[in-house]
Amino acid sequence: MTAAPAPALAPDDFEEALRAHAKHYHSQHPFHQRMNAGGSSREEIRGWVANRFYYQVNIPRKDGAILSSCPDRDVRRRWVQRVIDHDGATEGALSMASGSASAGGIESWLRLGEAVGLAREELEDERHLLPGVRFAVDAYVTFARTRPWVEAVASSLTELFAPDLMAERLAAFERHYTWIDPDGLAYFRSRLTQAPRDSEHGLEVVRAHCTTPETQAGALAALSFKCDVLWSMLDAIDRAYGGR
Ligand code: AHQ
Repeated sequence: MTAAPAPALAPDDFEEALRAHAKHYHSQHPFHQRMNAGGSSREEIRGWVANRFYYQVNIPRKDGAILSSCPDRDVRRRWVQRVIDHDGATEGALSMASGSASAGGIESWLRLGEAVGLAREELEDERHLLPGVRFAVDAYVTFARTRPWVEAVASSLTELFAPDLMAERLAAFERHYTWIDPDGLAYFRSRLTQAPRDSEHGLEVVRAHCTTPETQAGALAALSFKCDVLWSMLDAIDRAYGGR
């Protein structure tokens, strides 16, 4: 007698299961714990900024993959803002970003690089890029290109946990890393509003589309995969720069 398949979770229980992934979020990683406690060396900060740049420049490509596979115009017209937030807005394009943020998050990250002592071309030519970071980021983009679009949306829900980390990071940088020009931290300030806006939309989409045991399991596996992407990036960065 085979057991009947477990029924789908009610939407609020499903959301609770998604949010339970907070305990696997990279805010818990020793590298971030040390950074936020003020224990990172300049070398560690520079290595982290240079390697995270590869993640940042691949976010619009990941979101472009979701846009190309999503059949829902209402989802796409909101999702496209993520690409604009990172690539920046041309003069003619509408952008919710304001001030320096309209130059886009990739530009802000290049300015963060300059603030920690890295020339723009050092980030753009990938001279500091670690194999483990490249492989983790490439796995994330490939995931978005090959998995069902709703699973790719679910993988972005690590941003449910990002605002607390951004606030903690900003406070840590302003308190412990005064050698970094505070103007270089504009990117993290922009995420304080962009991340909650984005994760609210992502959660709305995942709750609406994941109503069967199979689609809910797929979304939970996608979020777990993304936690591993972020965690393994820091494993590589910590091994290369930790304690230097
Ligand atoms: O700067 C980050 C960013 O633009 C994004 C996009 C989003 C996604 O679509 O996966 N995730 C994400 C994240 C950003 N910053 C990370 C950090 O720690 O600075 C957090 C990360 C995330 O939570 O996924």
